[in-house]
Order: sequence, then structure tokens, then C-alpha cells
Amino acid sequence: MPRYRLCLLTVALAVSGCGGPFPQSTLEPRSDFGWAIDHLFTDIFWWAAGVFLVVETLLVVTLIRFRHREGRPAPRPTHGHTVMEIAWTLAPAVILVFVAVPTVRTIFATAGEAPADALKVDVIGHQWWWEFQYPELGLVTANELHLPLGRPVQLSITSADVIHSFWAPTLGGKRDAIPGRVNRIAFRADSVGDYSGQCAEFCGASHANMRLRVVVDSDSGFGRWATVQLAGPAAPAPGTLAERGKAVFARSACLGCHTIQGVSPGIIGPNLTHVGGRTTIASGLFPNDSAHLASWIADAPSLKPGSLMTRMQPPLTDADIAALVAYLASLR
Ligand code: HEC
Ligand SMILES: [Cu+2]
Repeated sequence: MPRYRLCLLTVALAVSGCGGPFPQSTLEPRSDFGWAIDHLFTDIFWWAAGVFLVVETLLVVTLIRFRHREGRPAPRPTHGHTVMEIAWTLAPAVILVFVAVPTVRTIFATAGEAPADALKVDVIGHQWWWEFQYPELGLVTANELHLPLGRPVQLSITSADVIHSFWAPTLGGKRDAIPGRVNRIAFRADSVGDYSGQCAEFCGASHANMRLRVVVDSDSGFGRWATVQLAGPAAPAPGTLAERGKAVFARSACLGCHTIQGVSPGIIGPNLTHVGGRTTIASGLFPNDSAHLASWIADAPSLKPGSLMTRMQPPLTDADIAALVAYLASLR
């Protein structure tokens, strides 16, 4: 292949990475925290670009002007030029001040402090899923964090087992989830949307599968969501598959690990009271449809390596699984 074609191909491949969409880009901020980071980044980028330009220009000029030519004596080096020495000490110092002041200001602005009326959410990392508790509202959910638009929120982040890190890139920076410790992050989302995030601290076999979603609702949308969450689960109509599923749930190991409000008290796995209302299962890994629910219930570790939802022993029959799926899907 001629060299120029190879060049073109390389450029095309590199540029194809610029197409998007970018669901987890810090460069598309959707909160005050995100914008603070974005502004700081842009600021420092231009300082760095200026330094690059000056240094490279001097370098190129020097290379051309002082390069070796036949019959010309070697250029005379400069020693002890006080003005120049002061200039190249002062210039970087001044630039560093212009970088340091906004950096420190941003660090303080994003330290996790929130106004008193902020919505408080406790975030608990588990291997390999996220639990979200809203102490003021008295509700608990998993993997899909609903937040109201434009209202300050404060997340208090901790872990039930090993160290994880909560990261929803468009909304804010990473915060470690450390057992026995609480780290805070605060922000105010500025656009309605469904944002993806990811555990950002290696935490075992399914670390890469420990995703999350943050759903920013309009004010009334958030209110509606909270009202639905606070209501108990709908009782399945008599004689339906879902009703059989409820019975299977109640006589299987499920209830030892999962809470369904008014049905079972388990606390090992995600709260399933309104699992049918979530768009994904297994911490954002699969769409919440009957096919994925069925294969998840049959054998979770084969879908998510290491999953602490072990295979049911003795295995459930296909009929039991179909009934469970109908029941879980009805829990909206
Ligand atoms: C040994 C404890 C345990 C048992 C028993 C168990 N689960 Fe789970 N379950 C978990 C854990 C832990 C998770 C989270 C796994 C993950 O995402 O990595 C989970 C996740 C789930 C999810 C996905 C929830 C979500 O929001 O993503 C569903 C649905 C579910 N289990 C249903 C069931 C059903 C139905 C049964 C009974 C047949 C059952 N589980 C039995 C521990 C258990
Ligand atoms: Cu992790």
C-alpha cells in the first residue's frame, strides 16, 4: 500500500473515534459541578497551549537560525544574563499562579458542601451494584438514581464491602466509596436526561460490569416517581402468572436476599419492591425485559462473572422462572 494511503487510513481511524455519542464524557457537563471542572479544564488547556506555542516557536527558530553551516563559526553561548534569568523564572511562576488559583477555588467549590435544602441521598456500593437510600423520603432503590432537575443534591457515599468509586462523569467527579467512611459529593443537575456512570475503583471480578444510571427528572416527574416508589408493590391479580410467581418467590431462596416491601426482608441484594419500573437490571448491564430477567434468574453468574446472586439450588424449573419474571415485571 502506498505510504499516503496508509497515512489517510491512520488518520481516518483516529478521527473515527471522535464521532460520538459519548455517554460518559466529562466534556459534556450537565451540572454546576460538571461545568466547574469543564471551565477549569478549558482555562488550563489554553495556558498549556500558549506555553507550547512559545516553547516550540523558540525551538524551531533556534534550530533554523543556529544550525551548522560550512565555514561559519559556532554561535557564541550566553552566560549569566540576569534579565533573561529573571524573566524565565518569573514567567512560569506567574503562569503557575494563574493555574493554581482557579484549581484551588474549584477544589473547594466541589468539596461536597450543599445548601440546607439539598436533597440527601445515601449511596452504598456493593459488589457489584449500587444501593440508593433517600432518608428524608424513606425510600430505597438500586442502580438507577433518580434526581430532580435544578435542585441541589448531596450524595453521601460509602460501601458495604470493598472500596468502590461512584462516578457519573457528566454530573460530577469521582468519589471513593470506602467501608466505614462517608465521602460526599454535591451538585445541581441542569438538564433532564438519563446519564450513565460506572464504578471507578477496581473492586473484583465484575468491577467493569458495575454500572449505574442517573435519571434527572423534571420536578413533577421526580415527585411522581417518588410517590410510586413509596407505595407498596401492587398485589398480583388472582389466578395470573404473576400471582404464581409471587408464590414461587416466597418459597425460594430469593426472599433471603431481596427485600420486597411487605413480602420479604432480605438485604444481600437490591431492593426489588419496584424492580419492574427500572429500565435496566444488574447495575445497568442488561435491559429490563423478560428474556434478560429469565436468564438472570436462571444463572446470574453466567451473565455477570462472580455475581453474588448464586445459581439457585435446586435449579428452578422453566415454569417457575416464567412465573417469577411475570411477578417481577408487575412490580412497577
Ligand atoms: C444469595 C443471595 C441472593 C439470592 C438467593 C437471590 N438473589 Fe437476586 N440478587 C442478589 C444480588 C447480590 C444481586 C445483585 C447482583 C449484581 O448486580 O451483581 C441480585 C440481583 C437480582 C436482580 C436484579 C436487580 C436489579 O435491580 O438489577 C433480580 C431481578 C433478582 N436478583 C432476582 C432474584 C430472584 C427472582 C431470586 C430467587 C429466584 C433471587 N434474586 C435470589 C442476591 C441474591
Ligand atoms: Cu469497582
